[in-house]
Amino acid sequence: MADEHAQNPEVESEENGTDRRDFLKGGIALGAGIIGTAAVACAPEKEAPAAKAPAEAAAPVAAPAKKAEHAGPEIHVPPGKLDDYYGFWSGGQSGEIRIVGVPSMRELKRIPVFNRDAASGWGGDDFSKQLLGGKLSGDTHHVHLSYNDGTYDGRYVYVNDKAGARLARVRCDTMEVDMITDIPNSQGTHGIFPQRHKTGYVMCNAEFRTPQVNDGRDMDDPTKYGALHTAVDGETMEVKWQVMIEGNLDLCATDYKGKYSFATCYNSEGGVTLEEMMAAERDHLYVFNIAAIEAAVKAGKTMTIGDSDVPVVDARGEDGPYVIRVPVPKSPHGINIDPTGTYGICSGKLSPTCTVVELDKLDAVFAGEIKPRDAVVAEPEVGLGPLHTAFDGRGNAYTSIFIDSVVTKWNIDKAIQAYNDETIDPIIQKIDVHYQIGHINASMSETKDADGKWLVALCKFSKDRFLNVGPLHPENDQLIDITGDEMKLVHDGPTYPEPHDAVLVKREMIHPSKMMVRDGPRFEMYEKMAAEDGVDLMKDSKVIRKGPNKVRVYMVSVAPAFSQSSFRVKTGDEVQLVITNLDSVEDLSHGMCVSKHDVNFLVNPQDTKTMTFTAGPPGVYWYYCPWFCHALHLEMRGRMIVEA
Ligand code: CUK
Ligand code: CUA
Repeated sequence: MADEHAQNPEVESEENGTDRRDFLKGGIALGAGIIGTAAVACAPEKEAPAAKAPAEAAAPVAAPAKKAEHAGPEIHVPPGKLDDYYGFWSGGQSGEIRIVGVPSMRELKRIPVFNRDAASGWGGDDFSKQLLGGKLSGDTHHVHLSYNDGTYDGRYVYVNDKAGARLARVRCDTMEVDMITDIPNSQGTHGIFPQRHKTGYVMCNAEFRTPQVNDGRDMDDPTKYGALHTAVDGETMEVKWQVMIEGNLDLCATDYKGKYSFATCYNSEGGVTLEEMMAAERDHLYVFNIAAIEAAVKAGKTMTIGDSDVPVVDARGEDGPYVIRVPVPKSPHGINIDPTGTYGICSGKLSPTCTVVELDKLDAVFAGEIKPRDAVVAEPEVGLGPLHTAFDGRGNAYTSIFIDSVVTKWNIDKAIQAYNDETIDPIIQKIDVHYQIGHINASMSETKDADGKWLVALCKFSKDRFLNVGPLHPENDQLIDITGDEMKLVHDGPTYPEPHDAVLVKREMIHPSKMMVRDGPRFEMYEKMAAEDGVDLMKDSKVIRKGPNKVRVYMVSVAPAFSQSSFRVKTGDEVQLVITNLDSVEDLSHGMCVSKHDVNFLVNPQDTKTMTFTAGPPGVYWYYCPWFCHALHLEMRGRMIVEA
């Protein structure tokens, strides 16, 4: 039996499908048992889709009339041909961003952000070390690009670090991080979203409530905890203002007009244990009124918290001019705005529903003319454990359903009609994904240009889908063709854990440079250093003693040689290497590796990099170029002579 399984995973999938697909339902039921009333929200028998056998649930709910087989777009990208989309993936615990070509799903690049990357030297070279402030881990969840007029402007990628409460920015010409901002008064910086009408604020949510100020006071009084919704300037990366809220803030979104930002809130109870966090039947969607908050900041109706001098608007408690709370079923997760900017869709997580909020009604809510809940225009049942929603630009929504391991395609207009007419079924199709899907996104889905071609399903568990590689399995990023009436699963993509979110951007919108672009904070740092030493980075080769135990070594490289075949330092010297790659040939990267000194960094064409280390015991240490660059690449080396 076991042998047969090993040889024929297909058979195993068929046989054991039920167990594997459903194991989490048991887990949830167990959890619900502990917390009593929570069982109501996710009791399987209450949910029609879950009550069905998996095979049945997998079939389209509204079985479409038989029609000609939809051919679908080509997923195979032949050798030498290019993908249509840049996919920007967050790397989760790996702390990085990845660029994936779509539809081939080929991983094209990893951009180190909050991690130490041995290949490029990120986290070890002087600039990145300064940016990271000694931290070498992070937890990237959400990647979003800068916008103009509702679509991507191709300039920046922003990504959060949940672990360290930071926001990083990657510039799209060099595909490198140029700035990292610490978010004050926050822990668990989770949902982020840039404004979409122009490159304005990047809104950042604090998921964890903490004492404000968090300096040892109020630790045992969670009623005094708060969480901050933070506006970071997307151009300067400065923190502009914060809004203090009583509940925690999970996912984030912005509208298309620059009027509102949104945050889902689970744990409106303000609990600190699981039981406390799940006590109430309703949580809410916070809606922030940006103009009102800006006016308060301008008028000085703000406070500061602790050491931070960022103005904070206190919006705890009741609805008011700064924030309103739209009640939604308990523990919502994703909030996604449809490409027309008309609806905000809040995924239920513990409720099998998505709550559709009509954004144009929010003005009336803020004006006190209608109640917050009156802005809700639909609440379709989509399956057990809805997390995030993507769009095809044709009026359909695609919601990732974690517990059921499906993607549910549903129609927004029909869901609105169904809100008052139970005979209408807005569900178009459910497709199995493998397994336990988290985020989902469609091509250009977060813009007004959503084009309905590809859907990426980021599955948290891959189980039997790939060769067994030990206890840690790859994640499974699946590609789904959404051009037709029915979704079609076309590709399984194993990835190193753990992509959380991804956005798919038309390739015409991104214009990376083939040579290093010598500007920005990194080059300002180098130019300042060079000016101080009277050195031209693009040609000079010098060893400068900066103090009794400090040496700076300037070198340039042209394949296959460094400009110095040796340099001398003393044991214990702090040595700073400054290497410039003068080659201006596409793809001709060099690097610098110093034997037995833990020094290894990449220097791209027309780039400069610096790294600082302490010279070891007396002796000869070869330094060499670790990047294969030339027929004489192995000869591209020299001696660091360390004297006593
Ligand atoms: S969260 Cu991971 S599945 Cu951090 Cu965007 Cu929803
Ligand atoms: Cu330069 Cu290898």
